[in-house]
Amino acid sequence: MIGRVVKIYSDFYYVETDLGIVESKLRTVLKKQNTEVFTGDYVNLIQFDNNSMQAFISSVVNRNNLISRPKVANVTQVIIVSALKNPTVDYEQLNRYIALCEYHKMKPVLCFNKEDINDDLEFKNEIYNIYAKLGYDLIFTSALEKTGIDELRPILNYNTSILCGASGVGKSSLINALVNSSRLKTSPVSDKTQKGVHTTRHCELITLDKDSFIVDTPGFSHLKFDFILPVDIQKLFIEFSNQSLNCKFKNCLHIGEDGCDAVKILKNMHESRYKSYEKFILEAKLYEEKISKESLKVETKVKYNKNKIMTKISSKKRIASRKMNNQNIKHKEEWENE
Ligand SMILES: Nc1nc2c(ncn2[C@@H]2O[C@H](COP(=O)(O)OP(=O)(O)O)[C@@H](O)[C@H]2O)c(=O)[nH]1
Ligand SMILES: [Mg+2]
Ligand SMILES: [Zn+2]
Repeated sequence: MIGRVVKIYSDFYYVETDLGIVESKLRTVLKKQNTEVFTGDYVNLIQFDNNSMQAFISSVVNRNNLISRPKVANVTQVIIVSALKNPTVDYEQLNRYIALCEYHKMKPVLCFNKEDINDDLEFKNEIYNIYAKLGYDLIFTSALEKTGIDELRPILNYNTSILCGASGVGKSSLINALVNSSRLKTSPVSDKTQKGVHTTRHCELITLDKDSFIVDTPGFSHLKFDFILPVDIQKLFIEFSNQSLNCKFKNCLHIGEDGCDAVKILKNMHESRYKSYEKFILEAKLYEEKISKESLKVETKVKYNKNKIMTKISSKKRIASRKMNNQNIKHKEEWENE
């Protein structure tokens, strides 16, 4: 029998099957092999007892992906939730989530909640103009007044979606609206911080109709781009992949270098998107510097006895060439005025 882990509680794995939820434990063999099983995993069950609805997990089906913090397997799409007010849309954070979705190759859906307390059409238009133009699906909702919920439902069908976004934007409330009950605890936004009190503790796959699962997460806690190289940031911005680039420079960051082919793309980029792009590149640069320092340390150790001076010269050269690269980069305003 095959099923899907929807909840884990200490040693117990709650597996949804055609016959209902089966309370399962890991086979000793799996424990000995240190096999890990996560919420969202598809598993094979043995020794099923239909009186007690208990069984043992004998193996885990290869997973398509595994999200960390919280660990959820086989996620197919990410619903990035923002609020139109209280707290208002944080474009940088939103672009971060979008870029992370691109990195993990998961489809993002942009949900703007609390439309009941912000009817500013201009603001909605701005959001629409930035993101719909890029091809992202977006939806305006009110978990409170249940608007947009029926449009959100079909987006979730046949998917395992995780909801992410800052606390207080209404993720738990949206799930409650979708399942039509108040099974998830929500918390009021505190006036001081404009952020909701953190109430989502464990992660659970919630079954909606038609094979659709949804996960309420406490949000990703690590969002900084300090794990990839600056040249890879452009792959996370759909503006660059939507158009063909013939940039003649190798390893170009496309941030206004003289003669860079991406100038047209950058000029058309919405300011908030461009700012995020620049910001993420800076974060990635710190990472690049860190690893080049580390590799330099290793190099120094290896070559120290043989040729101390060589290593020093090469390290200076590197730093000098990096400085030169930076000098050739113009700011957006400069080349916009040309
Ligand atoms: N006005 C309004 N308030 C909402 C809406 N959705 C959630 N809230 C409120 O925002 C606060 C935080 O909601 P919650 O679902 O806990 O947010 P989470 O931290 O993202 O899970 C609660 O006080 C909710 O009642 C909405 O659509 N409109
Ligand atoms: Mg919550
Ligand atoms: Zn370029």
